[in-house]
Amino acid sequence: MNCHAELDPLEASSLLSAAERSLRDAAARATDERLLPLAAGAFEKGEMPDAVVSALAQMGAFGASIHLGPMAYGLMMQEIERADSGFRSCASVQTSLVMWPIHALGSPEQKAKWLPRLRSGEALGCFALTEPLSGSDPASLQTRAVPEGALWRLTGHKRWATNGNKAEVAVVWAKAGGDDARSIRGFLVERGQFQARPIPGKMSLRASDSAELMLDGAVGEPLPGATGLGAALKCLNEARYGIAWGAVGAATACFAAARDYVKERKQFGKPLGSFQLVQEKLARMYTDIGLAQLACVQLARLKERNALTPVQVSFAKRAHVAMALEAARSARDLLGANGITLAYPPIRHLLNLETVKTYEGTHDVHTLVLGKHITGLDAFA
Ligand code: TGC
Ligand code: FAD
Repeated sequence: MNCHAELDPLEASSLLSAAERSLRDAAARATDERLLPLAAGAFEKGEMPDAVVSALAQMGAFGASIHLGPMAYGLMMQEIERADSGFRSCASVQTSLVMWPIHALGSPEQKAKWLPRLRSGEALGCFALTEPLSGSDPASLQTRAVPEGALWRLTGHKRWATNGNKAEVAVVWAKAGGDDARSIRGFLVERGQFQARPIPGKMSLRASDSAELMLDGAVGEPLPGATGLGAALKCLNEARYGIAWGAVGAATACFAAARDYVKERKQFGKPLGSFQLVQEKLARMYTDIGLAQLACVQLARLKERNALTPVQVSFAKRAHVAMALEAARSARDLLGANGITLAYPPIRHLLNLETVKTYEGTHDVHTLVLGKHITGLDAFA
């Protein structure tokens, strides 16, 4: 079931142009035909299949926000995450955290060298901000960049870089000169300059490539516009926007699985779907998804006018991921024992969404961003 065909309670689709609907329908078909069949197997195996990367590239997902605009990017992320949050993560990182900084903050040479290869999927990229001792507080990162003639040499340890084991290029954030957030700069570091190793034992986002990166005098090339922590946070705004859309896709997949199941499954001589408590759960999911779909369209329209604020992005990332987690939990519950198996999508989405709640700013970090906006008082200061 694609997001819009059967589940669009408030007719969010009617707010899209014919071209936007057609792009979304194409993304939905590609998801149904090429991504969904791979999702449970990739999760079980704990690997991102190469076929997913080719499918994402051929859908036009890599760089969609740059080439096609915010609405197209959001609609694609929503469809892709209907299959798996790990697949959407691959596209988010490639587009918002690698292509976007090169496009917006890179030199003409860097753009010419990397953007075509990243768009076609010939090369994957990763984004390395987080470190073992620096997560929610990226200003505390310890990776250092030191000039050496015309080169910069980077030394440090990065953790949780999505796409990192296969990446041809890493966008690495390091301190150059001082120890404060203003000394942070973004660098392109090519494969061969860093060592990557997979993070074992993940019980969430298993179909995503998560890496530790070791940099030991790695040669890096500065992105000229990537100065200060604010530059890294600008990249995160791009990715968080896509996550706000993607989470709605995961919620939709969970709703559809639960609705179909309770119409068939009988207990006490009747379909589960006839019981009031079951209907209440479905009604809640249906309402929450309908509201989030409308919010996504509004986010895109604001972004098209360059009017979307970081606070609005925090609002939507926080609210939509929490909504999707709640929907996944309810759907898992409605499927009873069958709901804990990979034969049905809710448990996979539920486990994945635990990561989505944590990365790109945890739920509580975004709570505090909203708290600062509302009160004028900075909890992080
Ligand atoms: P603070 O002093 O508030 O800000 C430092 C500078 O940055 C500016 N700024 C922003 N600029 C653009 N967009 C935003 N959202 C911004 N937030 C802040 C700010 O104006 C300031 O600029 P300037 O010129 O005055 O220096 O920074 P802080 O140290 O107090 O921290 C604030 C906080 C906690 C909200 C921020 O650091 C934060 O967002 N922490 C969460 C870290 C995070 O999200 N990490 C994500 C790593 S990447 C990832 O997870 C990829 S997942 C893979 C996938 O997407 O699939
Ligand atoms: P911590 O910051 O240690 O937080 C732990 C807990 O403390 C959380 O509940 C948090 O909300 C809470 N907390 C922290 N500070 C406060 C506070 N001030 N007030 C109240 N509560 C607080 N990073 C990258 O750079 N690139 C990637 O591609 C990437 N991909 C990822 C993929 C996966 C699968 C995962 C799991 C993570 C990924 N990350 C990536 C890292 C991610 O961004 C961090 O995990 C996230 O920013 C949180 O940092 P942390 O895990 O160190 O948690």
